Amino acid sequence: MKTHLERLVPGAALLLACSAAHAGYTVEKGDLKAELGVSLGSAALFTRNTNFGAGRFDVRSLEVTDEDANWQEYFVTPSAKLNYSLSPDFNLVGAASAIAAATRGDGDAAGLTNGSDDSIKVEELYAGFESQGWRFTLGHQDFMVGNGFIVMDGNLDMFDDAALWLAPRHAFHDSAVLRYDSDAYSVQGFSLETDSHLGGYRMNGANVDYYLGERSMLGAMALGVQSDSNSAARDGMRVYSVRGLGLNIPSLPDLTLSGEYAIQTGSGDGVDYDASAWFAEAEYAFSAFESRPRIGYRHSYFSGDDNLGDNTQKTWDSLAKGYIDWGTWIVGEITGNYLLNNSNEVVDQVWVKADLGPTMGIGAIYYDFKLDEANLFGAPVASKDFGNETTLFLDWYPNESILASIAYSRVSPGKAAESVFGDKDFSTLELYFTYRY
Ligand SMILES: [Ca+2]
Ligand SMILES: [Ca+2]
Ligand SMILES: [Ca+2]
Repeated sequence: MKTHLERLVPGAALLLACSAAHAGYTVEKGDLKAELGVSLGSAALFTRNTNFGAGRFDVRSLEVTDEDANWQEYFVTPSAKLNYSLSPDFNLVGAASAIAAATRGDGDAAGLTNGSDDSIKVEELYAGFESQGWRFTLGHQDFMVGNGFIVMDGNLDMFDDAALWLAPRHAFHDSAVLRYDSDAYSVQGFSLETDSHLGGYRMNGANVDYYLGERSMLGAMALGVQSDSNSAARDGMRVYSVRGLGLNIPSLPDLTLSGEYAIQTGSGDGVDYDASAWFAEAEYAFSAFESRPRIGYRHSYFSGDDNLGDNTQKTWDSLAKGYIDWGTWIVGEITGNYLLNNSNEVVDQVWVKADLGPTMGIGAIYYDFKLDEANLFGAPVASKDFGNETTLFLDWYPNESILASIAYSRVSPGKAAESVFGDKDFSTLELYFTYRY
């Protein structure tokens, strides 16, 4: 789930962090520049009363195993980025990386990986050029829109991919991205394909970002979905969104506001799409204190469908949502990783965060989860109350290379979750460490 992006607030800084990867070992020879890097990650995870006591359900073996799931995840990502200067204002660019990942132990609590899953696969592999603000790249590559509400993670890390929770894979397949960047704005046109685990669909679209400040931006996106898959109706869907991230009011510089509003419309083979999702959040930082305490509130809405039997799909499809920080957009460490997926969901969350010196951060997040419509996994339920979750976390970042975290989360089921799963509190302890060179 986790990357070094998480320490950056939404906005321009995040986009820069995404495109300008951490420089590892740099080699320069004439007009050729190469950056070689490696990232390592590991996690130990422990869940209790998995699925509220119903036990871990393995989606491949269809077995229900223990109520406690203890597992470990690992990955190694070697990477190389190349830049060859043909003239002062025309560069050829390219990158290649591979991910070796493994899951050991009981397998993850969602039952999407087990203790014998491991693999080595190509992650990024692209080539293109840069010239006078323009950049065109073709191949397997990372791409994100805004703070990852809809477009960021093109690869669901499941089955033999392994490492579901660490989730090191996010590149889109067979993609093309054309972008123009200036100081004031950025425009991107894209054609991106997700991996088969996410549905193997293609998104063709465009996004524009307008920068109001270093970490403050407005944006708008339109995309169309092409899909051959019969497992989920997506073909013909069109998605439109507008957003503002990291907005400040001049008289209240300690207050930061963000929000996005999106719709899914259009029609496919025998289906009309009519879904929406949005969020609005406010965070206030007490900047007079050295520990910079922050309090925040976010309301997130992902539509559900009041009639699952008709030809109108009103359930929001979370598409290629990403992960940038605790709760964004894995909403709830337990609920977001193992139970719900930003669909038919209404979430109120509040948080308190603070710095413990320059290399440590601490926080608590409370979430209240409701269903938008009274159905769960395609079946009616008597209540819309899904549950509430609390996460306590401690992040340690002693230097540019190391990020380590420890987190404890606990979800109490509401009536809707009780009717499908069980009535016990579902908890998890997460230990996480990454190093990148
Ligand atoms: Ca995958
Ligand atoms: Ca992923
Ligand atoms: Ca419907």
